[in-house]
Amino acid sequence: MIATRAEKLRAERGEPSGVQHVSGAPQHAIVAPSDRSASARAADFSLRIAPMIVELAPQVALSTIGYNNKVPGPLLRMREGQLVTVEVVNDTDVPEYVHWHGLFVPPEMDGVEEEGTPPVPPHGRRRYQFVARPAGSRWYHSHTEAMLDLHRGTYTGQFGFLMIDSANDPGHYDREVFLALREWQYFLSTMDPDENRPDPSDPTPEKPATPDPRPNGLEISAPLYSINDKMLGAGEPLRVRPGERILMHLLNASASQIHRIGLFGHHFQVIALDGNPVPTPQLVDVMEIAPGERVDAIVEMNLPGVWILGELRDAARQSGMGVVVEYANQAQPRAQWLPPRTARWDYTIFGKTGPHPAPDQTIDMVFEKVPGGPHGINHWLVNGREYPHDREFMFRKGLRYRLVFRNRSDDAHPLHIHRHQFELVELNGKPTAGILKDTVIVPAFGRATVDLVADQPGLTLFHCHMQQHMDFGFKALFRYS
Ligand SMILES: [Cu+2]
Repeated sequence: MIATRAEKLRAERGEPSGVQHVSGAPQHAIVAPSDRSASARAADFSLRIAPMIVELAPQVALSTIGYNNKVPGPLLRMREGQLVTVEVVNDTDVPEYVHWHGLFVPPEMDGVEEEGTPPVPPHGRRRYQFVARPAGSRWYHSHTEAMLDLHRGTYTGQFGFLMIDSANDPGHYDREVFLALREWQYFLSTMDPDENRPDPSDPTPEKPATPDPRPNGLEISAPLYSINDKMLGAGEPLRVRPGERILMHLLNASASQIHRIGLFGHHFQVIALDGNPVPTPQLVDVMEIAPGERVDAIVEMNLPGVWILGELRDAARQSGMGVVVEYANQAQPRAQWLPPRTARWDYTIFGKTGPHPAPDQTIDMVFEKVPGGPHGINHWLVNGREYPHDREFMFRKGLRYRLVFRNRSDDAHPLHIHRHQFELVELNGKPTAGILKDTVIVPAFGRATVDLVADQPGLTLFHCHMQQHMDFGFKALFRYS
């Protein structure tokens, strides 16, 4: 979906959006805040959860559950500090939770069963109300447990962009594009889904001395991929003009896979990670993004032609994860894919150097896999136990915590904390500062250290953002004393 700055301003003022979709982008209307004079009690936004058909390509239509019959759901755009009411109607037979990912909201509004949020009952409705903060690229999605039901939670089409506009957006771009990465028709398999193999030269500070001999369990795989609701080539191209500066809001709305995206001959100027401006914006050839993460990057369109913006892995791109980028007057029969020159991704290049205030307390968190074998599911341990833990991790309001994530498994995991942000301190021994995130990839056998100030009282869920890992033990609660 694409919105110009003028449309964005109209939406902010509550005027009719008059959205002119660049033919190209999947068609989603901006939901403008409703006219408050009509009814003081009208919700600002409404979401209807219901079964729907998503047409990924002319011959490929799937049934899923979505918001307002769209995938992604409607773009929810709000001002920082705005009191927002979202009316959610659940037209399914099961309780649902809508989670506002990256927002500082109280537990009862966070859309998380473990924190005590009430569900949106089956065939019922519920209002969420919160103050929109912090500014930046956020998103919303189902937070329902799925376990072995691959038609629930984040396996469905229940996800959408949520933008909180700050008063001081420098606006160094001509227009915005929203790109959500997805797989479809999830299934269980022992096949290696051709995940990004760790580089053998990467440090592995948490690698055990002796490898685990137990055979791996069934993991989530998928045959179909898309950006927004279209497979590569099925949607309209992204039509651009030379010299245009496009702000790409990239979201990984996948239930299970880390993705890397490239566009030959172009560079992504990464300006924000998880919606938070980075201290040192940098030009990169490839953006790596894990489930739950967001990357905001400006691309200057300076190589006329017809190109594929897509996943680096051939299998994923050829199965749909890409979009054609077409310069004006460059219609060619085939869009070109050429691999980007460098595929490395390193969060720390976007940080700064500098000391971190000493933490009041350091909490070590060790993550391990219990392999399920070829006919079972892997289970996951946090400090030796599957969720729920006998005693939660404890925060005291106002204290500064250092969390050390020790990944003693052979997979990378995107670790997410609710209702808070953390600052990256080091990744596999490489120090950094100033990068604020809510989700961080901890590489296979790797380590990440983050600092967090406990300033959002209430139960706080922590988990791996891969749905299967979360459902099978990889989560923990923090409680304020
Ligand atoms: Cu995981």
